[in-house]
Amino acid sequence: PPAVVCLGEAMAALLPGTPGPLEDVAVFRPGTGGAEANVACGLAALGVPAAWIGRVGDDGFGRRIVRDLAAAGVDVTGVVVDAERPTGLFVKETRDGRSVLHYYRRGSAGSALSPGLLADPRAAALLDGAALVHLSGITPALSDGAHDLVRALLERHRVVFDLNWRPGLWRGRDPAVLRDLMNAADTVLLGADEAAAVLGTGDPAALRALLPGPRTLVVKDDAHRATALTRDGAHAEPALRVEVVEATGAGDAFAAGYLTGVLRGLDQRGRLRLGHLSAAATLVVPGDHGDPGVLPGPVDDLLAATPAEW
Ligand code: KDG
Repeated sequence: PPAVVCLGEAMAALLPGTPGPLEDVAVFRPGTGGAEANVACGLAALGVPAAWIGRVGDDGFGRRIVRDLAAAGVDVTGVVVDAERPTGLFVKETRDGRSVLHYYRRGSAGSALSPGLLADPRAAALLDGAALVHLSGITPALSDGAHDLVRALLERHRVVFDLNWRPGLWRGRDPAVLRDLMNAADTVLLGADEAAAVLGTGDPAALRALLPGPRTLVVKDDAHRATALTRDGAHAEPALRVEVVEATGAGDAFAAGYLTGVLRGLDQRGRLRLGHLSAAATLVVPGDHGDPGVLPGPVDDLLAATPAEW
C-alpha cells in the first residue's frame, strides 16, 4: 500500500508557451498542478509509493489529472469524481521574470472536499494504510467542509503539514486557524517568508515557541538554508546553489525529498539534504515537477557529498 497519502485539490494547469503578460500569450501548454499532487509525483519519482486523494469533475481536465498522476506512478484509486462540479483550473503568467498563478477554482469539485470523504471505503483504506498523510494550508482555505476534513485528518493520522500560504484564497476566511492546524500536526514545513506573513515571524526559534505542537518543525529560508527543530534541538543545512529556471513546485519537491528521508530513516541532515536535492531538480526545469535525473549524479551519491561541493 502507498506509504504516503497526499490529499488536497489538484487542478488542470494552463502554462504559457512564452513568458510575458497573459494578454500576449499565443499558446498554452496543458499540465497538472496542485501542491499535494505535486508532492505525490515527487515521492513517486524518488521511489516512494504514494497516493493522491482528491476530487475532480467528470470532465476532460479531471480525466487528464488522473491520467497524468497515474503516469507519474501515483496511486489514484482514491480519487472521487464529482458529476456536479467542474475540475479547478489555474493559469500561469510570467511577469517580470516571476510566475503568477491565476485560479479558476471557486465551486470546483476539489473545493467540495469534506469529512464525508472519511466514509468512502477506498479513501479510508488508503489513509489507514499510510505511514504519513501529507496536507497543506491550501485545503482549509477552500471551503468549510475542506477545513473540517483537514481537522479530522489531523486528529486521526500522522500528518505532515506544509503551510503553503496562498493569501488570495483566504479572502473572507480567518487564516488564524492555520496556527491551530499546524500545532496538531506531527511535522510542519514552512517558509520563513510565509511564516512571517501568517505568524508574524520567520525566525526559527520564535516560530518554535508559537508552534510547540509538532514533533518536527522545518523552516525553509528560501535559497539559503532549511532548519529542522526537534525536541533534541535545531539542525540547519544549506541549500544547493542552482540556476533557477522556474520556481513553482520547488516547495512541494522539497517536501517530497524531506518525507522520503523520513521514510528512509535518515537523520535530520539527510532529510534536509534530500529535500534540497529534490527542490533543486524542480528549480532547474521550467515545469512544476522535477526529475531527479536532471541532477549532476545519482541522488544517493549527492547526499553523501559535502555542501561545499554542491
Ligand atoms: O506549489 C505549487 C502550487 O502552488 C500549484 O501547483 C497550485 O496548488 C496550487 C495552489 O493552490 O497554489
